[in-house]
Amino acid sequence: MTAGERLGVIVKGVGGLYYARDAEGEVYVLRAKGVFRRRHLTPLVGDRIRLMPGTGEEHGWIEEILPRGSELIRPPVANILRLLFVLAPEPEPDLLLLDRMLVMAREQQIDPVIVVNKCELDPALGARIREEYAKADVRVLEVSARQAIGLDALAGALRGGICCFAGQSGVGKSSLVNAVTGLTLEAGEISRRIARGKNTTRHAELLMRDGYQVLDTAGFSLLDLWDRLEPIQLEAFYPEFAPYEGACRFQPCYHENEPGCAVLEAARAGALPAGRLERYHQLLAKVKETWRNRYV
Ligand SMILES: Nc1nc2c(ncn2[C@@H]2O[C@H](COP(=O)(O)OP(=O)(O)OP(=O)(O)O)[C@@H](O)[C@H]2O)c(=O)[nH]1
Ligand SMILES: [Mg+2]
Ligand SMILES: [Zn+2]
Repeated sequence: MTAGERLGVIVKGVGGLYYARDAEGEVYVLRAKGVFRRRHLTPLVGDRIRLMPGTGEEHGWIEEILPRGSELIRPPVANILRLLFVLAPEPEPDLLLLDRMLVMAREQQIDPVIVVNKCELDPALGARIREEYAKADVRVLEVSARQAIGLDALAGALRGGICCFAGQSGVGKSSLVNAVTGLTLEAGEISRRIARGKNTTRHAELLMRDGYQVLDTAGFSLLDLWDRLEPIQLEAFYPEFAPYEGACRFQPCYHENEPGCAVLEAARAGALPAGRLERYHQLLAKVKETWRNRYV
């Protein structure tokens, strides 16, 4: 690093301006150098960068984008460590959405966690989810934002890097973030200061406090994922299928309706949860359809 340069993380990008924070919490307003545009490299929220601060009122420059871990297109964010998928007794859980997010997380090597909120309303939901995902290699936390149950475990799961909440509207994402970190997902501190009152478009924003890094996004689009995925790749994102690897009569096997399929046999014998397999078949149908239409 040359004199005056700092390391930082991009927390927000609006109209070609990027806001980055360094380890001391200092915020810098930056622009990307032309060299990034020429290389078709767009800085993303979550990017770790080398930056040169501006002087006085002038913006500084992004000098280098350090190698990325995960990278999503919609929302455009990099380096998400962990995805916390929140569900609750109400609204009615959408497990197909959950399974999609699990595929997305696995594909990006993001660590997924299922957070069952409002557990005080219906303790049976947590038990049901644990059972359904017991072999899916995913942690399940049972919490209540309202009654402050399980918040220490959730706080632990929010450490270590950029964490991101997902899940249907009304499940309690904002309530949980607020209960654990004191941050509010709705009104980021930076947006309040810079874009006072006229926050019409929602941009992804990285919120930081006390070592927590929480990503606020309006939601995820999985379109890019379905566009990329070959149908035969889908099953690899289901850890519960791994024990049957190579045991199906046909190779490769979609575990759809092939005779002698070890996965289908296991499901019939009750060793795999029926619901999870049924939703896998729904996702597989969707991936196959997208694949068939890819050049249309
Ligand atoms: N009973 C109960 N209600 C809760 C709990 N956590 C949150 N709520 C309520 O659920 C409702 C929705 O909570 P939010 O935190 O706004 O949900 P959200 O997931 O952020 O919703 P969106 O921002 O629309 O995506 C609010 O009325 C909360 O008070 C809980 O643990 N128990
Ligand atoms: Mg919210
Ligand atoms: Zn099979």
